[in-house]
Amino acid sequence: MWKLKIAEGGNPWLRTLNNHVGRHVWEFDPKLGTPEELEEVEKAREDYHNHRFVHKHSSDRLMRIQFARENPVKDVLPQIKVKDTEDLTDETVTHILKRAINFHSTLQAHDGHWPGDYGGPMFLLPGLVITLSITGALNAVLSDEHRKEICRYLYNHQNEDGGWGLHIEGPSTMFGSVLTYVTLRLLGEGAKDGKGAMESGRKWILDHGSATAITSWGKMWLSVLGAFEWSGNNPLPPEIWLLPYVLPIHPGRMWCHCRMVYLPMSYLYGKRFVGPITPTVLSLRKELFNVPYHEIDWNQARNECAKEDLYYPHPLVQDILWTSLHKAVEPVLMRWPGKKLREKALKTAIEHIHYEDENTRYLCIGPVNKVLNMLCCWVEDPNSEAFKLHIPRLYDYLWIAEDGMKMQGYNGSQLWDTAFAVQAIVSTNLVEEYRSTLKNGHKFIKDSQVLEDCPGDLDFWYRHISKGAWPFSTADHGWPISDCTAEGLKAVLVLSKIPSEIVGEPLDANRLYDAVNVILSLQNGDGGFATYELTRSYRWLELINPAETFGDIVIDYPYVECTSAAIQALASFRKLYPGHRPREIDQCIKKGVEFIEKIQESDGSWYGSWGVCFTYGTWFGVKGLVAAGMNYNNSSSICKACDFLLSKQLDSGGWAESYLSCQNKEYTNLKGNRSHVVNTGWAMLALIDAGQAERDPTPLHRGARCLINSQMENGDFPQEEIMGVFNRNCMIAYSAYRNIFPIWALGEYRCRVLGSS
Ligand code: LAN
Repeated sequence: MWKLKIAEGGNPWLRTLNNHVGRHVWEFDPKLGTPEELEEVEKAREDYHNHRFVHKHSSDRLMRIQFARENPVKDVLPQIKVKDTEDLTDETVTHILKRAINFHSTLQAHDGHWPGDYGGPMFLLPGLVITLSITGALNAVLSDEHRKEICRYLYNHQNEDGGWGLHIEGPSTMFGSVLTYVTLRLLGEGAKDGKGAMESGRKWILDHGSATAITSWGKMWLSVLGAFEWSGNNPLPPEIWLLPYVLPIHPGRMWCHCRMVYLPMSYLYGKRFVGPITPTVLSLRKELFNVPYHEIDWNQARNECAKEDLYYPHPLVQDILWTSLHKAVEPVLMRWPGKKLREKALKTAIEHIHYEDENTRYLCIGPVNKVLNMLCCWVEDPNSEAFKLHIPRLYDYLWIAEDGMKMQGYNGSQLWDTAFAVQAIVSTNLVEEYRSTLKNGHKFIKDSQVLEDCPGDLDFWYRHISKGAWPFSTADHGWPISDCTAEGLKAVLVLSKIPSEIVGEPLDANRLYDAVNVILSLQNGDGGFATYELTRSYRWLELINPAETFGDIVIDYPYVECTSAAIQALASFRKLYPGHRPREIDQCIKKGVEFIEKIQESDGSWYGSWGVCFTYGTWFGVKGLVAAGMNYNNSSSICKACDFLLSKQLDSGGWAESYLSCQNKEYTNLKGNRSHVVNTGWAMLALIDAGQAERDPTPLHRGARCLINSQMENGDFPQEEIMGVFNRNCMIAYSAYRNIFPIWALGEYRCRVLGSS
């Protein structure tokens, strides 16, 4: 049976700063599991499979089965349902909250964090499997059980039309379909599998223009594998790293995720690296195209892209740019003396790759550069230590649920979820009862703060300061993020107000000051906060975004979420430490508020970039303004935001948004106007913060009833549609939200709506 291991190393090639706190890895142990448990797992898989076209999101049942055994709820309080007309009492809501927190506490790991599935994107496993098969490490890294579960996952997420999407809920795309098909083939599935799945996948590909119409990232992966020619790719010259930093297109000025993904890609491109041509690769050259491989017009293929994949079509300047680089510059750089420059650029690129590997303990900033960097290390030297150091960190990205094994969008969302969970539980005012949950969560947050800047000259490595920041996942990952720092700080500040006998010792003031320093250092001139760094270049740079499937990736833009979180953290810090950098903090909050007001949409909402979508953005927008002292009576922004949210309330009393809201920038309900516990939580939190209880509490009572009636028998909440997003177009799972946000909203409701009415 599969087992989730927490905070364990156990491999000489693993490095850690804090004894692996927050690390969670699934391992298969054939000796584990009673017949009943194994049956329960099988049943979960079957249920998923049977409903896979309706409920595409898995419910993290394998983890729940394990935790139910390890931390059983002593006595499950009886389930309650309420009628539409029923007045809610403090007693009822407290009862519901206890059921919810009792359950959520059982999902907390012994190191204090809440593990969970951070899957969703479908384009990540292929990078892993292609890298492993090129480097010959496939069977050593992935056991039979791993491979079986990966195939289960890929088959489970095949759409009814035969193709695969960009993410689990999306319609079929060439990117998803070709890469998934190739992954299955590399894992040993035949082109004719007897079940028809591979055949219908291939049919989808050939019917929609074949693999020549895959997106640029797909072209790159197929090229390293040997199933596509490098001449069919637009140039990714590593020489860009040698340009002077003053040029707006310098990669050091790009969004760190963009920079870190194109860095290894440019290394592989610069070398025109191609892996060993195996019989499977030769066969793929036949399977993926409509014409014989040697007849493909590679020059034309460079700019082809299936319409199903096109979210950000290339503007004309790009076509001109790529064609001139392709035709005029590349030929020079591939031959002496231009080749000298190429060698220098490649050397610079690999140095930056090693720096990133070392300073993330080989986790790397995300799943894409993780496997690309690993491949580059192997290309540089197949026997290198760096390659060996990469291997054990692959497991940090793998997660298993009843739909199979997937690669996650990060090495987890540990800090983020724990900071939210702590704030949610505190909001209920039931701190005495959940002292050990809070104490453990507190310890985890303290253990996960980043304590040092990266080594060396930060400017040379294009890195911002990190000391005092919080990461999104673990301290070993270590990349600092504005809003993660803010949420981490908010959580420790709120805990510092509770006696330490209950929640443990507060964080040392100097470490709070370091966090404040990071936050202050991340404010842009316009008052807004971007994600990991300051905004370093201009919006027009998006014109050269070559990734057809993703929007807004080239620079680090300022966001409502990041700006609001920063304001909230600084405002609560200011109350407790009024003497520390008061003028800078006041000024920062003031400018942050101006920024948030400026980017409000005309209908009163805010567009959320990292959650779905207007309910998420509006929750942050409102919360930021409220933290700065504004409310219903003194802010028209807040009034408008509330009117917006109230206008979207569903008949059931809840709220719900489809992922299409993000793509189309237009509020879209879920099919059938069903409600969603997470959107309902966000909308209620925004309304409560804004003071809706004093104006008219009825919508809040309706929202609360909707949440209460959604609670499951064991105190859990159902997993509904996917609620996270990135780069406008790709969805990502935040599995802990289904518990956190109902608890948080009902917690605030209990104390601030029932308490006040
Ligand atoms: C994340 C995860 C965390 C997220 C929040 C902190 C929640 C957000 O408020 C700011 C942006 C951030 C840090 C974020 C950015 C984009 C990420 C890193 C991700 C959604 C996780 C995965 C995604 C990354 C880009 C996926 C890899 C794919 C590429 C296109 C490179």
